[in-house]
Amino acid sequence: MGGDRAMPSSLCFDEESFDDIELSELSFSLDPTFNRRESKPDSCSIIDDAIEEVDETPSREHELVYEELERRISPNLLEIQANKKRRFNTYRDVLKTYDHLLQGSQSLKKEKGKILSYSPGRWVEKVGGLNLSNYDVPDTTTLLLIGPKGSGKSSLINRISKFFEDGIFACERAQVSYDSSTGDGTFFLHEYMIPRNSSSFCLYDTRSLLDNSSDNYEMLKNWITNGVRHGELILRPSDDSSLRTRLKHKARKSRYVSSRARMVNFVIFVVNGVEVLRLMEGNCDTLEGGKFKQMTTTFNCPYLSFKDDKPVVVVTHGDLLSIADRARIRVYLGQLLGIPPAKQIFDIPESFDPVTGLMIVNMLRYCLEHADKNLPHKNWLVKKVCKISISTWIYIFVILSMAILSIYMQYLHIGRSVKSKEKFHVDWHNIRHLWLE
Ligand SMILES: Nc1nc2c(ncn2[C@@H]2O[C@H](COP(=O)(O)OP(=O)(O)OP(=O)(O)O)[C@@H](O)[C@H]2O)c(=O)[nH]1
Ligand SMILES: [Mg+2]
Repeated sequence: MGGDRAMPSSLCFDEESFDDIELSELSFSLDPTFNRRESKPDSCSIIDDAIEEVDETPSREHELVYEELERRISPNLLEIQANKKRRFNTYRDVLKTYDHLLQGSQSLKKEKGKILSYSPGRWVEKVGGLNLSNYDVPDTTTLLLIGPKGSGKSSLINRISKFFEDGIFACERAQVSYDSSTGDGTFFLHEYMIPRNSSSFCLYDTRSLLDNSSDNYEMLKNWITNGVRHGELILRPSDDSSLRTRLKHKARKSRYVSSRARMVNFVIFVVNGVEVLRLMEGNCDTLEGGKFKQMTTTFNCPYLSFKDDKPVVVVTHGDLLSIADRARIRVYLGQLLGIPPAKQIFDIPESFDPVTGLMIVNMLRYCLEHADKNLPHKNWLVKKVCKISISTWIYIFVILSMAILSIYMQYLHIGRSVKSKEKFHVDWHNIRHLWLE
């Protein structure tokens, strides 16, 4: 495997300390060979370190995993070699993102301010002759977090919330499992405004995805087509009766379910980096291969994409991995899911440093911009009706009244003739007698 595990992070997270942090201190913490090296000249970039590290100890297991993936996609040898080169370039680009973040961490306050001043529809582009008034802009932009059990969805919400509030000492808003194998996890949909007193955008915490794609498909279809409601209990057909009873008891204690369904504006797909690396090291044809297939199937579920725009991916647990491994995971996931790893896969570990802060800001910026880009258009008919001038309305009103009046007159006339028919009585009995005489 690439580098050493566990990067010590003594960095603190409150807003002031973001700016005060020594960048050299930060690059030290991001250095994948941190535990091995005695000293290193300041000028050395973390990218060079990581690339160098890959060159020094080329990970054969990873190469095999990538080659296997490529063989499935393109069996041609030339293509495999071209892909190898492309992958190396992508890997370098992904590493550069950490370096750029390191340089950009000075502008963190400014970038954070842009997210805090966001309002729904702010980043709508004027395209196709449309402007903001042509879109159905929601009061609050809704970002849905989905991912497998224990991938870190609830923890990510806490991290983002803390980042926009009082820092490391802010209270944890979402319930996190200490150990996802024993903990219950999230069963109820929960809305979190970011920051909590705002109404510009919210994150929705959800129940985990399963390895069973048909259950996932139905659940995702429901959330995307009918919207999500705060407090709603999520039950699945595969839940056994004891779990159902337990969850219904939990639901009864707090009966509130919001009557308001929020339509989802963009999706964040959360994965555990350690788990991905473990799967990468496993055999592609066995259980691990099956899990990747599930992940790809769920990620490509058509309900999760907004036109051509696929969800963003957030990789968690990076604090337990080296930068080299984190970059490899992003490249691998990019290739697997068909999205650019340097631009659409964000590495947000449980670290409270400016680089993670900037990664949070960049991820939210991507989501909110794409949410605005894909806002639904206002109903065409409603739009046309609104455009009709007052004189046209008066004209329509007069025509309609005349039509109603003439129908009413006809009705009266028919009524009168029926009545007169009723009055005309034929005395058939006497007529019969007259004929007989
Ligand atoms: N080291 C580390 N641990 C993390 C990170 N993210 C989450 N965890 C841990 O992973 C475990 C599961 O996290 P949760 O946030 O509960 O995961 P979840 O996706 O909400 O899980 P469900 O609600 O069961 O779907 C917890 O013990 C977290 O502390 C991370 O970036 N780094
Ligand atoms: Mg959870």
